Amino acid sequence: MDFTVKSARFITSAGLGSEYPEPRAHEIAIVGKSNVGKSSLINSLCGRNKLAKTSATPGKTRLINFFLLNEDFYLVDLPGYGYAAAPKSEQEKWGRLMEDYLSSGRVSHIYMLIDIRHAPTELDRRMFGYILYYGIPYTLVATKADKLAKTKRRQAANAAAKLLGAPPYAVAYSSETGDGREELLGRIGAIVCPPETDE
Ligand SMILES: Nc1nc2c(ncn2[C@@H]2O[C@H](COP(=O)(O)OP(=O)(O)OP(=O)(O)O)[C@@H](O)[C@H]2O)c(=O)[nH]1
Ligand SMILES: [Mg+2]
Repeated sequence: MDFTVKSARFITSAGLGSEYPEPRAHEIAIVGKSNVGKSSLINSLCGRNKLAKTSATPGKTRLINFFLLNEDFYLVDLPGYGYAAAPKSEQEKWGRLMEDYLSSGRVSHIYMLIDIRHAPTELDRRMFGYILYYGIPYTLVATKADKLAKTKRRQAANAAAKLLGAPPYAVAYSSETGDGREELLGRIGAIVCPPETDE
């Protein structure tokens, strides 16, 4: 499905549920471990360099960041997990923040990101378990595809999904080269403007 990002703007950062913006018809959330490329993926999808803040140091995104696309639906950047240097209090805060958010009933779809080069971690499996528990539709995305030879990407993306315990398919994505961008945009299109059905 043809879908283009015509506009994208930052709305707000939220910690508590009371700070979430007014819901829209659709909300697509991006989850994954720290440094996997969540903020970069948002920038690449939107064709904007600095919309979401990225960093080579894990743990950059600490709050839930809401971006409004096409004045219509939210794309949501979530803080990553598995940041080894994070103190316990910070990890507990993360758990509460995620639980509140995922149980809010706002999330229409989750993009769960995994690094195409590495086997999913225990925390990835736990995150995937939450997604299944809350029954939220999801798409798996294997990030940093540019770090692997083209011929190895498809197999590696699928293997990562399989190791997570999911059906063996993940979109191979690179924020550097734009690989996988059209596919993800198409999937967004299918979520936010599903084909009309005859009544
Ligand atoms: N080569 C390559 N590097 C990437 C890609 N995506 C992200 N990176 C790099 O990975 C690092 C982390 O990217 P972020 O987008 O900040 O990661 P994040 O998942 O938002 O991290 P947290 O906010 O800490 O959870 C940065 O140095 C990015 O430049 C990619 O597709 N290819
Ligand atoms: Mg981030």
